[in-house]
Amino acid sequence: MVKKTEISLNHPRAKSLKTRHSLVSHVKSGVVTLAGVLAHGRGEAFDYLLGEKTTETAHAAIKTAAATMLLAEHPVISVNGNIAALVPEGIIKLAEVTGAKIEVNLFHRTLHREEAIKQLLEKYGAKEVLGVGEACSAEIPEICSERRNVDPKGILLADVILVPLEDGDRTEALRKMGKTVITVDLNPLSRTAQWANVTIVDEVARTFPLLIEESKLLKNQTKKNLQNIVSSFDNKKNLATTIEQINQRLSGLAKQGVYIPEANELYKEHET
Ligand code: PTJ
Repeated sequence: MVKKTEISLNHPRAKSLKTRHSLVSHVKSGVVTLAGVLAHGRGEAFDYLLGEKTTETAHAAIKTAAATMLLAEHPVISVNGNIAALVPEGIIKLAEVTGAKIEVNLFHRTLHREEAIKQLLEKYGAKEVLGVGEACSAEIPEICSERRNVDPKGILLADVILVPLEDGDRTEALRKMGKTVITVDLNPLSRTAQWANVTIVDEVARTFPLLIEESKLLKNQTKKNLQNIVSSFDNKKNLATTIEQINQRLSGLAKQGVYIPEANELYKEHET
C-alpha cells in the first residue's frame, strides 16, 4: 500500500503542496485529468512570476467581471475538472450571488468525468448542473475538441460565460458567436487570456472569494453604475499593464540575484 505523504504545516510551500495533493486525489476520482495536473504546474510557474498575489490589475478585472455577470441576462459558469477540484464551493456561491447557471464543459470529455464533477458540485450544494451526458445536445461551431458539445439551456443560450482555466480555441469560438467571455488565467500570454473580454490574471482559488465579495457589493448597484464599470475597463490595456508588472518585477529580482533573505545571508557569509 502506498503511504500517504504528510505535508508539514511548517513547510514554506505547504499551501502549494496541499493543492497539488488535492488535485492528484481528484485524478483518482476522475474529476481532474493528468493533463489538468500539467496545466496546474504551468499556472504555478506563472504565479511565481506574478509574486503569488492578486495584483491591482487583477482586482480591476475582478470588479469588471462581477459587474459583467450581474448585468447579464443568462450568465453561465463553465466548469472543467481543475475548477471543480480547486473551488467547488466558490462555484456554487458565485452562481447564487450572480444568478449564473453552472455547466460542466470538458476538454477530455467522458460521461464518467462529467458525472464525477456533477456529484462533487452537488456535495457542495449545487441544485442544478447542466452539460452532463445527453443534456449536451447542441454544438458550438469551429471547435475541434469535445468542448464543442454544450447544453442548450446553458452555454448555447448564455450571453456571458465565465471560463476559468480554459484552452484557447473555445474562447475564440465563443467570442465569434458574439458572447462575452470572462476568464481567470495566470498566463497573460495564453490564447484565452488574449481573446477574452475580461481577463483576470490571477490564481483561481484567490480570485473566486474576491469575485464573490465584489458581486455581493455590486449586486444592489444601478444598471447604469454597473455599465459604467464595464465601459471604463480596457482589457487590452489591463493585460499590457500586467505584462509590464511581471517585467518590472523580474528586472528588480534580476538585480538582487538571490531574493530569499536567509539564502542571501549564506551568500554573504561566503563572500566575507
Ligand atoms: O478538465 P478538462 O478535461 O476540461 O481539462 C482542463 C485543462 C485545464 C486540462 C484544459 O482546459 C487545458 O489543457 O488547459 P490549458 O490549455 O493547459 O490552459 C490552462 C491555463 O490555465 C494555462 O494558461 C495555465 O497557466 C492556467 N492555469 C493553470 N492553473 C491555474 C491557471 N490559472 C489560474 N489559476 C490556476 N490555478
